[in-house]
Amino acid sequence: MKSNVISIVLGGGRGTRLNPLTLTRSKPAVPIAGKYRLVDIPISNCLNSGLNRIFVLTQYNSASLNSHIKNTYNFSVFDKGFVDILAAEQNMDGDRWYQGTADAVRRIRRYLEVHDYDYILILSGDQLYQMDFQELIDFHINNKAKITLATIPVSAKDATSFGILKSNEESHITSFIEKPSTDLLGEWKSEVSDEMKSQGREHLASMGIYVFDKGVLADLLIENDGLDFGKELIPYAIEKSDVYSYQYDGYWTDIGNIDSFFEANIGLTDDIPAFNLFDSNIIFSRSRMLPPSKFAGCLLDRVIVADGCIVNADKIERCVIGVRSRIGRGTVMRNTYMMGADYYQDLDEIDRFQKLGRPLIGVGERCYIDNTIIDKSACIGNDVRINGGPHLDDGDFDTHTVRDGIVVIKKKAVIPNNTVI
Ligand code: ADQ
Ligand code: ADP
Repeated sequence: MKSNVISIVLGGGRGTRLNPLTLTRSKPAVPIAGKYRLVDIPISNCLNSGLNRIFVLTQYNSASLNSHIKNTYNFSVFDKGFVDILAAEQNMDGDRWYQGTADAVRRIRRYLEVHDYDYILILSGDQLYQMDFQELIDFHINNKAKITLATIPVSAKDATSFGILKSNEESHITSFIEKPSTDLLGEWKSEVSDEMKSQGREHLASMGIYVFDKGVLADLLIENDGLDFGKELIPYAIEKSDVYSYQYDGYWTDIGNIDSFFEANIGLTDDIPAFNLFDSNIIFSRSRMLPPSKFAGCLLDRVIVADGCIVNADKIERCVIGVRSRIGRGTVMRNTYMMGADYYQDLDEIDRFQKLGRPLIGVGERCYIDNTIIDKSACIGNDVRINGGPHLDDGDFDTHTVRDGIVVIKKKAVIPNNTVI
């Protein structure tokens, strides 16, 4: 029997650490792996786990997210299911934007009331992983838990970015601290498997994935007026209630900043990637009816190429090439995530651009590009050299940003011929 679950994907954070990718779109709408958007991951995990009643909470720059959800998750296989966006709005419960994750759920309570359910599954909109949520929910039910947190061992370096907890042998959580400072970490180590120990992952982190009994969440949101699950409600609930840890041992990464976003995408080109796109579980996304990709005179080594690309480059190595990408002759690209383009330029537009000496959408001829993210519909001219790496200082410029040595070319930026970055 399928459990009676409503899923809520929290997609409302500003995502400022992913700037400039989040300047014009919300974080869950950021394109990944050349053809998906971040929000497709939690939604696909739900659908693959048989959970088909999903709300996505959002507030900043939600237009592209709205259109993606509307155009993607509308097929009739959903039966009585739905994927609905709830954007922060002014209503009887308040006239502000969502002030935090718990505040967001508190503010949408009235939309939940009309549904019949026993459990609420709360998910983040910005993580890369494949999890069978049915196993998590079965664990919750079998332990008679009131609240269950999905957890994973992390290194001391990563532990300061997460909620860290301790649990007893029955997986009952006994203590929790949100984003501990480095000097406290010594007190927050857990017993982990030898394999985790050998990887230096001795701190048990909350994955920001929570299962609540319906009534428990309703009471908690009234009793504690905190704005965030991690900062306020979860620590409070652990003091009061039966909160369990469901330890996950698969691949999971939090797409927190440009560096982790870049690594998550480029990692997909590995021989056996930690996040496996080629799996029987479907990752859903917008079906675009694009033509197959076309290549001429190009050596490809460990590359993922989405549909609708025209690639005439010399060599492409360890890259993810997104939908509708166009790459010119003589170009060499390495360690680059090119998101692709929103549309094709027709012959009239190409003619007009060429007469104006304006670079076309895509990457021109004889370019060299390394350690770079190219946001959608950027126009990179001929003979351009973009050589990212640790030798570059962080900075923000009109056409691009540098973070941790990774150059991010902004959406629709125009990089003239012969530019060197
Ligand atoms: P963070 O990831 O730092 O920690 P947060 O920034 O609150 O938590 O984001 C969680 C999710 O909620 C993100 O998907 C974000 O977009 C969304 N979100 C943030 N503010 C929102 C708002 N006002 N309205 C709607 N959605 C919002 C949390 C937990 C930690 C845990 C990590 C795991 O607090 O304990 O370790 O997740 O990643
Ligand atoms: P994706 O393939 O990434 O889902 P869409 O097909 O939804 O992208 O297009 C993304 C955006 O590009 C949409 O806002 C769409 O209106 C815009 N777009 C499509 N065609 C053109 C065009 N010819 N000129 C300018 N913008 C366009």
